[in-house]
Amino acid sequence: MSEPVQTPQTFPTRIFSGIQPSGGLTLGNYLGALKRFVEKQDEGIETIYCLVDMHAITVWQDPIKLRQQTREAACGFIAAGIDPARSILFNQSQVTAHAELGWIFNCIARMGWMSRMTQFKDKAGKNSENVSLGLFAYPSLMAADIMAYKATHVPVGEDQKQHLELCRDIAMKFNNDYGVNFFPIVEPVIEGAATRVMSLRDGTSKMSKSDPSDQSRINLTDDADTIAKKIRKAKTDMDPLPDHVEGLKDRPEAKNLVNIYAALAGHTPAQVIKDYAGAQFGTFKPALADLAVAKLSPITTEMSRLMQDPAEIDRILGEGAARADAIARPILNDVYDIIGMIRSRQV
Ligand code: AQP
Repeated sequence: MSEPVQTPQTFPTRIFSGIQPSGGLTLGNYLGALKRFVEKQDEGIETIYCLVDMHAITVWQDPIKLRQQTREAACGFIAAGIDPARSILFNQSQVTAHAELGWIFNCIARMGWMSRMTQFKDKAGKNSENVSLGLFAYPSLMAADIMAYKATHVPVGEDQKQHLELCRDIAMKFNNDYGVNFFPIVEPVIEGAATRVMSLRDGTSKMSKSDPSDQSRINLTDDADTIAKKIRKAKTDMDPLPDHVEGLKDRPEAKNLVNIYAALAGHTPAQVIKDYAGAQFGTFKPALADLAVAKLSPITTEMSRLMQDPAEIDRILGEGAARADAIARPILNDVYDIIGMIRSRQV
């Protein structure tokens, strides 16, 4: 693939990231992404956050549920600490630059690159002839989401690393093909103790909103009782916790619960192991449940309060979309000029 033509340092720091409203937000979305989004905002960096509804429809979504899930996710963002005055918060379909640049990037990305995307292979499974073309093209639209703002940094969970590498390749190829230094080469920001939260039922598969088993995940809308029950019932092995983190190797379920504890407490897994060395799950799980309830309940409560006023949520998303569009449209116009499109329509 092509060589970089410049470093991200030539572009001002700007954070972009998104979450699909393809179901309710999970603890995985929270620890891998949303919690980081809030930290970046609070560091005073320019932050743009998007509910990527166009990505969500790469698999069938009931229209009524999609609208509801988008509002619910917006409430989740705000309840977790995203301030729509300090961050730009909007839903993707309200800013058409994403889809327009997505098409251009479809013409830059190579079939071979796309075919190597493991998330497509995982999601399509044996059914790859029957899934939507959109699911295959998803990472190219994701690259457009980021590049429509010339974002330099993208906080994500571990599972999105490969898609961000593809975004870098697309940006480099665009710059090289057109002989410009136009798009930054984005840096993934994959931080914290829980960059890949695993299912509570199977420590080898990712916690996911679309897992058919609700017991596999903690939803940000779960009440305290449900959270505690799910943690109590989480799959584990029979051994006590080890006295060093290396002892978690080959114990995926135990490792997952320790990582979740660490991320919620703001500690490292090593600190957690120090405190709970030799503890049985009968001791550790209730402690984890208490911690999870203490951290998540305020978010859940605030989410349900915000959900009482859907018109206000729509207003916030609309205002965010107007601010996002004001950044993305001039960038897209420059792209059209670079690639040789006539833009003579009077507006
Ligand atoms: N289990 C996870 N651990 C850590 N981070 C996670 N993320 C998702 N699951 C975990 C991060 O959340 C952000 C938004 O992800 P997404 O909803 O856009 O897509 P996804 O990664 O495909 O998430 P799901 O829950 O698995 O959705 P479905 O089931 O609809 O496919 C990303 O930064 C992601 O890394």
